[in-house]
Amino acid sequence: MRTDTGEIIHLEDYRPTDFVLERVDLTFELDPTETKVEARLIFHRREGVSADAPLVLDGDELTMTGLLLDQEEIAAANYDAAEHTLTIRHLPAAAPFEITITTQINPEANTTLMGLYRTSNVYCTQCEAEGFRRITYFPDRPDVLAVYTVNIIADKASTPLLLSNGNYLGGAGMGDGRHFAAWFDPHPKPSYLFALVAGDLGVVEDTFTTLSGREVALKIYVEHGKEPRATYAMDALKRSMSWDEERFGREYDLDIFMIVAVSDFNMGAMENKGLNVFNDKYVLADPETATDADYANIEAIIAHEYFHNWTGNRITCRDWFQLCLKEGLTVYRDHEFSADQRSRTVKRIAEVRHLKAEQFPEDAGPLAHPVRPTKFREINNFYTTTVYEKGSEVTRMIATVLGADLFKKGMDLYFERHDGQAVTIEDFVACFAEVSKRDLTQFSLWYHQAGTPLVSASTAYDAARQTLTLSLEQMVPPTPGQSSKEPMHIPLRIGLLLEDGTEAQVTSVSGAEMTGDVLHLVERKQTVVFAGITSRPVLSLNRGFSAPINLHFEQTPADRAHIARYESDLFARWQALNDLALPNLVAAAASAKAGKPVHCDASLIDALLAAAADGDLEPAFRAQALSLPSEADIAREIGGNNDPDAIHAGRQQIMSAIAKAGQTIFEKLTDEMVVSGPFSPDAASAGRRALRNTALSYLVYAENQPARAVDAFNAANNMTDLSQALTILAHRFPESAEAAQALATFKARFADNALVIDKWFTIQATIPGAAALNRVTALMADPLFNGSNPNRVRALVGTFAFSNPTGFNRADGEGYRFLARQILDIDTRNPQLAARILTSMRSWRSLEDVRAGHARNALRDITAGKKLSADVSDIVERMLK
Ligand code: 0A1
Ligand code: ZN
Repeated sequence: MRTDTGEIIHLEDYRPTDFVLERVDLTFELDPTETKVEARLIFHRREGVSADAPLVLDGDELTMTGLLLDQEEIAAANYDAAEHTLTIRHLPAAAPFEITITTQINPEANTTLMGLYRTSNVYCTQCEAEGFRRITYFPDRPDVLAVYTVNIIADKASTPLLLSNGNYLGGAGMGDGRHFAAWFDPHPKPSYLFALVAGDLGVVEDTFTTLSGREVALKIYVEHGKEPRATYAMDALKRSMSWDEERFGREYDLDIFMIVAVSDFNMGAMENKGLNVFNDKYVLADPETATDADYANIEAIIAHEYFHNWTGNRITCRDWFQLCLKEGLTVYRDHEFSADQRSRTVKRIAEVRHLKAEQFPEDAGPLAHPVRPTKFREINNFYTTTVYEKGSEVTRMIATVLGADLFKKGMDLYFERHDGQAVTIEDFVACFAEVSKRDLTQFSLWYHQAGTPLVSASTAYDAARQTLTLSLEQMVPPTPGQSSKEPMHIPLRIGLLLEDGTEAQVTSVSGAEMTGDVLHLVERKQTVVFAGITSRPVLSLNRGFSAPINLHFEQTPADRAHIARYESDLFARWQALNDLALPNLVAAAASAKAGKPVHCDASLIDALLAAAADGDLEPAFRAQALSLPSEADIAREIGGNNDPDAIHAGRQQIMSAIAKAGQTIFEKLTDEMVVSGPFSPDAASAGRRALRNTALSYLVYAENQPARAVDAFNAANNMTDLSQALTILAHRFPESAEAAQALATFKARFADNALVIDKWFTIQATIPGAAALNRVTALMADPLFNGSNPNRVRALVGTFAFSNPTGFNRADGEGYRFLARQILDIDTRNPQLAARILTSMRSWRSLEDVRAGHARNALRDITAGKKLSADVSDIVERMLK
């Protein structure tokens, strides 16, 4: 096996650069296949650096056509251009000097979507993390901050729009059919935030007046004709701008803020200074084509990228090990934004579901790494849910440990102290330690120790003494490279519920620090005694999921039902329902495996139906309450030797049992939750649709025939209802004429809308059962499939591998072998995409032996590939270790 690079980069090797970059002037002469880039870079040698130290710049797949020092050609003997570096010797000892580099690049041939590439005839860049070096030789690392001027020259007819970061300086025609535009960004920035977009696009425009009264022009560029679908994104942007002013005191800092939507993009979006580039999936929406989930995602991602302007751009990362400094914090900020815009409880439930579904498996498998890693081989592979979502949870815990006021003070200090700098997690944490006068050394283990802590809890009530004793024990499991762990500082929000549902009035607590309802678990073992408790209470532990842990707490179904009914923390109510459901689902899988009848406890059914029918609860919450833990959740709970078919079969039978018991309630809900009037994507309407569709799905289980879903499909007047009905038909009755008909109707209606066709691919790729693979293979030959578009590949191949447990984990191993072939193929075009989809196999060791054996062999097939990218070889090797 050969790989591009095999080098491992270590945090401890961090050193500042030898040369300080002062200014960057870039001129692009755009051409689809022969773009010329001239970079004029002004450097000076850092004080104390030896006079003979050479300047070493990064580069990747570049053709250099010129190299000057202060406008004089550099003699060949004074530089080396290797595959990934340009080394220049004999540079001035003290005085600033200018290096001019001319490179030629081919955007059309760039299928990696890193650096400068073309998408639907639009020139577009993606520079995070190390894409800028594919444009010119450069000190391509986040601690090199410079001020950029950018000149763009292109054919005027085909490329009327020329955009880059910062403020527009001016532009004009050039008399030869070409024109130019110049941009200046006054804020020093690292190269990963550079952006250029050029092409022929439509625009939606608006303005925003900042708190201090400055007017900012807002522009969202989309393909011509799609402008009406960008109005929701614009609305979300303005709400984000106001919210950041109100909540964090952060104002926007340029005259213009631009967003460009493109259809070929590796990730969700990118926060380039003043010129965000988005996957169009996270910009375009209208009722006919976007679901409520799409609207919520657009709102969250628009906010996320905008919030990066302060957390990421104004204050950036010293090195890529600090990625969570900007990502974890910015995810926390976008979560808080969405919570404020929508229902806080429902948002929190969605976050925790996502964390458990994506981050917990990562933390429990071969790809586990700390939130702040200390080594990597390919940085692209560290844009993970651990860095993002667990990073956000760690930020949330700082707020929980300190309380809202001190957290705000710490953030203010961070912004004030580090504006304009490239900093570390230690710098960030120091701000909170300083304002709170708390020692956060132990807390910081959350950044350094990988693995989800397991907290075991038990309680004993002493009626004579009127005390409750809570015994806690924590254990952080071993993870790759970290065999033994220190105890962590785990903030557990708690409640003690009395029989009538009220909270016990505790007179004193010993054995743990309490701040409000937060219990600080800091020892490996800790015994906490609550006094003044007049009757046996039910303990609600880890309210609001205050700490991202696994909890082992044997509570009776009656106690869980009590929490589900009375907790004032609604998140805890949802959690209790989940905790009631899981043992039933685990037992159901075992019964299904053994060919025995599946049993569902009445206490679960009663609690779920009580929540479903409780008109005091918001519909979106009720919908969440009724959504049972997923098959992946059940697999995680079982922990090993997993048989996805048994898990699926058991869960189906539990769904049927609930459906039959609740038929009247579900029928009533489908009537009550009709949303009338014109479509609105607001949270309340979305919640009603969610509850109605959940009820519909149960009714179809109860009736076991497609008629009701066919009616819903025909009646749907928005994409949420339409795609739900289609999913029910395709997933529950895959071989039926009704499903075939609905799939054909859907395809014909939306054939020219790629984002909707992605839904059509996804719905079919996730149909449970062994036949899924043949369907996926057939769909790959559909003219609407396009193997070089990341959204299409993710919609079909990605969702099959990530979200179809029975189809992908076929007992004969064909699913894994299919994926191995796909990964090798995708890797030749787009290594980042290939590596990401491959992580779908991260939990292969928890499968039963036969499947695990097939999975291992498929992974080995990948390692035998002729020329693997660094991205894929890094993932596959870690997974096999
Ligand atoms: N910083 C972006 C995510 C991002 C990361 C890498 C990319 O390269 C392909 C693109 C985007 C964010 O957090 O939104
Ligand atoms: Zn981000």
